[in-house]
Amino acid sequence: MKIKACIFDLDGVIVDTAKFHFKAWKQLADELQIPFNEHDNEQLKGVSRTTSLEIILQKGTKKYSDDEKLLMAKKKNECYLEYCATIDAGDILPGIKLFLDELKEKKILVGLGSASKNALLILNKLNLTSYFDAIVDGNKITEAKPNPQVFLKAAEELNVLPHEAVVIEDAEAGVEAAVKGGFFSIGIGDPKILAKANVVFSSTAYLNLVVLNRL
Ligand code: B16
Ligand code: MG
Repeated sequence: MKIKACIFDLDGVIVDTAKFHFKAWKQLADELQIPFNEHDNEQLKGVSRTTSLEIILQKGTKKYSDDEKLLMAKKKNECYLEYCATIDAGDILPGIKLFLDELKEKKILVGLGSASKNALLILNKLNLTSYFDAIVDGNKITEAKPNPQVFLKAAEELNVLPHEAVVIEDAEAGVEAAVKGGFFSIGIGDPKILAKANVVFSSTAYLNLVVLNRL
């Protein structure tokens, strides 16, 4: 295929902030005495903050008002941002920086398709913002993954069609969104969880132009 653009997910693809999301949600779940482990956390990857909270609360028995939920989401985000305070360019996942350099050199467009409302802040901390020709994050979308809106909007901003772009994702919901949107999807992680992806790599270290050109 002739690839005109690469659209990256953020958490779990560019940087391992997924572990901070987990720690922050775990802290909240513990306070609410709701059982929550890394296996449960898979369901939260790629989905919005509010949906993540609903998924956790469904595991408990108590009902909460909208105001209480708003406060919980705020608290989780503050906790998440405290964990993120220490991240810098050294936290970029293996091979990503080199791959971005290759894409730029070959004039392949680079986009971001992230559910996170903190995406720009994180990209700035990693010194990666200037690589992106389009940034679509949680502030720009109304429908969360597995809805393809975030990737379709990124493709639109890049002025490419879905079949001309590749989406790189670590979450089941994200891969589903990419497939629904008509993109070629590269999964990063466990092939059993990311079974719907066109191809799955165990690590971002395997991403490079040679591999991309073979797709
Ligand atoms: P925030 P991605 C997603 O980012 C995360 O995977 C997901 O766990 C998180 O709930 C969501 O962003 C919202 O993040 O609370 O920072 O707005 O993987 O789509 O880059
Ligand atoms: Mg992700």
